[in-house]
Amino acid sequence: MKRTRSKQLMARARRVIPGGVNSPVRAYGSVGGTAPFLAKGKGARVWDADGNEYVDYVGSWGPLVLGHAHPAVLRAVRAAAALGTSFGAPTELEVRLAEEVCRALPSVERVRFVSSGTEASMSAIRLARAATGRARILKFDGCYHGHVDALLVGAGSGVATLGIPGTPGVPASFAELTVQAPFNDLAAVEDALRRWPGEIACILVEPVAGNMGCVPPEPGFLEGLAALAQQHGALLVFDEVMTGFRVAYGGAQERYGIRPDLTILGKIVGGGLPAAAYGGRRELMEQIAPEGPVYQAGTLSGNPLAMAAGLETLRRLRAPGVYAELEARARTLVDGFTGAAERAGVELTTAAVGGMFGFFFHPGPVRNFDDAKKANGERFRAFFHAMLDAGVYLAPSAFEAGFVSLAHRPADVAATLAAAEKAFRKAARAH
Ligand code: KE4
Repeated sequence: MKRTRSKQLMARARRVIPGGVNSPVRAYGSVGGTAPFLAKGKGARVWDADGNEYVDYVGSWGPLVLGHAHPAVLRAVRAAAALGTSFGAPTELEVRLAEEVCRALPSVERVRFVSSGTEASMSAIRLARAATGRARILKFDGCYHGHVDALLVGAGSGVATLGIPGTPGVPASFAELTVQAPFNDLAAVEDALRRWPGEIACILVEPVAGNMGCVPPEPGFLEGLAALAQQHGALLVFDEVMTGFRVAYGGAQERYGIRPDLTILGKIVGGGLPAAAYGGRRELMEQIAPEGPVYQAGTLSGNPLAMAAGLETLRRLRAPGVYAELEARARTLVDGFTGAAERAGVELTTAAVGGMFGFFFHPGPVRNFDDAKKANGERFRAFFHAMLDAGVYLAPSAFEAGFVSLAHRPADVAATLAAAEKAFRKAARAH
């Protein structure tokens, strides 16, 4: 597959944008090669600047659960834009979307819109610290909640450890207020809560981990977190930026029957436009300015175009059977990968939860980030490029999740599995 135009565009981009991209993972650093510059999306497909067509399983990293350029979403955005693109004032659209979010997630009694998942995470942490009067936060190795200083911390391994700066620019004093524990490890969480009694403001978790690959919670893990948080006076914060409206209409909290104190949303809630949110119990959210003293603000928060796209997207996700359909497509895909990998003699572990999925070149089980890091990177890279050249657009990192949409038809999945048959054989030859 020729990508001459993408190569030319990347050379131009690097002269004016760091790494030529506006978000690091897009640069293909972990898989190598030239990232296709995308020019068009429609339904389950995208086209790059050279006109190459791909079945898309990134979907803008999750938001496009209806597929690209859904006619109803475009109509809603056009109608909103014709009335003005931004006001910096209250509008009816944001009230309507806020009402729908509170209806979808009963634990969310009040919600505040912001413009990115990072902003939502940062605000939720600030609120948790203010509400509890505590400074430390507990997160999980391999879980990502946006580029918030306090959350860009190095991973410990095996036990709960104090964070160390995960990137230049984060002072050690910020990082050491973050306690890290392995995902799916309740004992480590209990140990941390005992080691820093009365100091941990919140337990922050991706209820289905999607930033170490796709790693589901083990039975009892989320319930255990809720119990430990309650017992130790910490807030339970679900980062549902990826799982919200992805694994169930009410997110992972509906799927697993957990009522977190605070929830972070993003991606699907904005229907593919910049919008995210945080919300939760009334007595917590009432502490947010201007009702309360905890400051948080944003010029484009509640942007009418994003509200319109979010409303139209959620409206279509309320149709009966949507999540069974999404999970069936994801399951067909990963079960097909499993069969093809077996035939190629390649060890593979897969996961599918609602409309998100993942696969590891690893015999399994993959319970946490340490396990995920043991997967065979060479085989992933060989598989990734074989699929890309066969017209299948996967996340360019072994530590990302994949996404199906309502626009993925059986023919798209069948084409993907046909490509996978050869791609796994190529992966088998990689070391
Ligand atoms: P944003 O600030 O990128 O809108 O959201 C941050 C975020 C928060 N929480 C979770 C669970 C997330 O997955 C994300 C962002 N996800 C990544 C991909 N895994 C976005 C892609 C990128 O960084 O370019």
